[in-house]
Amino acid sequence: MAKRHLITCALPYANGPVHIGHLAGCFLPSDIYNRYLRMQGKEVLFICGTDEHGVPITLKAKKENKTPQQVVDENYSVISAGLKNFGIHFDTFSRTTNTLHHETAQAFFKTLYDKGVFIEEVTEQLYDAEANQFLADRYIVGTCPNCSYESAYGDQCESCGRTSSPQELINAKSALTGNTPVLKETKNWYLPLDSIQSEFLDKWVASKKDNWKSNVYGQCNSWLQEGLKPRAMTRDLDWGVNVPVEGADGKVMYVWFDAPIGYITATKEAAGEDWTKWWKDSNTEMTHFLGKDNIVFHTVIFPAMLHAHGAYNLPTNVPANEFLNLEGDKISTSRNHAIWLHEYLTDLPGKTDELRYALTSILPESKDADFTWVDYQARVNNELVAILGNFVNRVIVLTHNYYDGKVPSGTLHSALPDVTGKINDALSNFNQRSGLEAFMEIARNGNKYLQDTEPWKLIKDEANAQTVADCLFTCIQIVKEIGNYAQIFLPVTSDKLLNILNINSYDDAITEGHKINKPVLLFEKIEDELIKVQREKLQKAKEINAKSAASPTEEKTEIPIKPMIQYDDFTKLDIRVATITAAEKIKKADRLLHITLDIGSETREVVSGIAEHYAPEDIIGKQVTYLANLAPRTLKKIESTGMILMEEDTDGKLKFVAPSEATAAGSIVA
Ligand code: B3M
Ligand code: ZN
Repeated sequence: MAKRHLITCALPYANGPVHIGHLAGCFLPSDIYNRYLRMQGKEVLFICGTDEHGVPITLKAKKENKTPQQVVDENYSVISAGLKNFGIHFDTFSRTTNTLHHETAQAFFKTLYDKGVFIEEVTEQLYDAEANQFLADRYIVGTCPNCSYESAYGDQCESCGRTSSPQELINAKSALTGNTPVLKETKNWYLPLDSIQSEFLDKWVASKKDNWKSNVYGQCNSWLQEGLKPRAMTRDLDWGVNVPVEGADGKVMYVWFDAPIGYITATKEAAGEDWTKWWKDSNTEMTHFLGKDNIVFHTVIFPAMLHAHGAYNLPTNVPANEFLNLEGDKISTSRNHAIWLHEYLTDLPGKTDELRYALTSILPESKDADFTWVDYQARVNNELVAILGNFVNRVIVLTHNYYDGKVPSGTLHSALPDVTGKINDALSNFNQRSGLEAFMEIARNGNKYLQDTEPWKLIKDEANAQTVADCLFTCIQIVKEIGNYAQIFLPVTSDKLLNILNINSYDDAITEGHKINKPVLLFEKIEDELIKVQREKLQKAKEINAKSAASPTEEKTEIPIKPMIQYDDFTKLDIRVATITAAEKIKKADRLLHITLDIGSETREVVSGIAEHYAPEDIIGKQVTYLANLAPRTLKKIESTGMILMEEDTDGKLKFVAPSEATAAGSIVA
């Protein structure tokens, strides 16, 4: 019995629109596979949706003064419209905020809970008493223990890149209220990945060695080699799917627990009652498409969940792609180094097949790839225009010139290479770049055949009439074959060709006397000017970014003005003018200086994160403003008391806040 195919495409995270990296990572590959299988007459369900829970969405909402629901609503519209415009049509494009999804995820969780799969564990987590909320790592801001950057997040310092835990931050504050968080006990539910590994995952993954792409198998295997640990599947957060068990009030599921269950939800939405055949029948093959950063979730965590649940199929294949870079640089949403689908559609209207083509040609199937505008231009001009478009145009024009647009009576030239096998072979093995090359061979071969036969010369002699007719009859069949396979790669072009050939479907035969339509332009040449404009746009984004990176003010605006304090609170601060009497670098701490201060009544030692802004010898004798009664803390084994106050300019340079005239050390600032 023929297999049926459930194809999933990783759910884009609804905290922003999608860019070409998403297209190349999973949307295009899954779409091509979907189109290919359908062309084979296979029974296919192709699903996706937006992933709408998780902390980044709540942060974005807070920053933009919106509700999380508003944020995901807006992004859902932009994302789904963009994908539709690129010809990516899912049977359902669902959302994880849908009620059906919450019900589905809760039922899944409850099954694991009832089966006793979870480990319950009470741990101490940082808590903001004023906001009455446990703090996710991203909600905690403090000084990086490594580089002293003062706006480091609980999970990562954006200045030095070090990942850490919120407990390691110095002077950690809640990003919600600016308060110092306290530790508070909380219970969470953990998936025992360690025992699922030994009982199931090791064997299951090993059985995939020969089938999965080596980049996928390799990454998955290295996770397993490291040994999995239990992972919390619940979070103390108010945005997500509520955890449906006793004692879990105020908790939601970990976003990576509910998101893949979104595939099940989407299937239910698409197939109704019939959904179970896609998840429970062993005759269904499930293929997950995704980018490399999602591999572990689809090869380890979700399979572990499915296995623990017991009622569902596991994926047959997970043909993840590597990353797509842009003009030699990593695509970055926060730095706006990206080509956004919705912007491309406005900047280059009517050119969706061109982008599909350029991206499919360089898909990062086995290693990272780089998209450049110059390469895009070359592929469009030298391949789509010069080969495919040119061939089709010549055939259609000649048919109109010689036969008034009616297909001549002729026989098919049989010596043309058949690339069907090549295309099938490539596409069934997820070698989509090769599949596209094989597709282009049809046009290349056609072009060559037309060029070699030269009907425009033969036509001059009546004796050649049949050869000319055979040639054009053959070429029209080649155009049809191009149109047929274009259904997989270039859907807009495929529709145009259907129109030109004046047929309803590529199953229709084109025989003698059939009238074809006038040619329409398939692709137009991309001018240098257009490429220039696009490159400048990226360059501009880089410059803007360089400025704001130098002054991470944007990061800081995420931290709202702290709550009002009373005058009494202010008077608790003892701020003085101090004079720097000695300064030296601290070993193995690029950003720190060890500074000695004269504060009038005594000498103080301070560790300050200004080494990148001032050389020690240049600051001796300088007068600074100093918070004198900040309790000491130890940095790099030096006890640092108080704090030198710094001002940060728009270029990110730190400057001392100094009295306007020399004054006595110890003078009070109030
Ligand atoms: N939302 C993709 C990402 O944003 C993630 C995929 C979920 S698939 C279940 O990294
Ligand atoms: Zn740091």
